[in-house]
Amino acid sequence: MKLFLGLMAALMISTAAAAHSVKSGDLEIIHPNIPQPAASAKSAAGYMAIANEGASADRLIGIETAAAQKAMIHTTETSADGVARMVHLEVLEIPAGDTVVLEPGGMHVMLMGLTQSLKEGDMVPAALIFEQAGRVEVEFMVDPTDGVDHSKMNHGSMNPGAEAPADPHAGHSN
Ligand SMILES: [Cu+2]
Repeated sequence: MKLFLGLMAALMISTAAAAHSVKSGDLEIIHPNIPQPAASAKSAAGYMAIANEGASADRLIGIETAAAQKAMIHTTETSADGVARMVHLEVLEIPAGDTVVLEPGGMHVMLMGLTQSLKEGDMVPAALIFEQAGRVEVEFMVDPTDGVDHSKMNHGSMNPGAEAPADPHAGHSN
């Protein structure tokens, strides 16, 4: 019996890296995840896919988590000179019958002012606030690091013309 439980535990650990998802009404939040940030990082990026199987659009209007002082939606825009800039999105439209993907090099949840260290395997509770669906409780899984220190990302360049260091996301865009 002990052996069996040990096996079960091992099995659960080995499947922990697999995608997880949360369903709420017509919405499915697929594999909310945060690549493990550097130990010194003050911020981190979160990713997920949001599928809307309903007949009407919804809009993500907020994110709450105790893991950061502030969480917001960013998108990445690359200018003609190849410099990536973070743009804050007030709302994220989830069209009916569509899936919106937040991924490296594109849209992401920006966790600013981390209040705790995030280690691979951690589950980080958060609430996504939708205009129609309301509050959806999710857990961001801390995935293996993608080698990006998001806190060094060029958020300062939201001011056009600011001197910009190379975008560490550049190598990760799809
Ligand atoms: Cu950002």
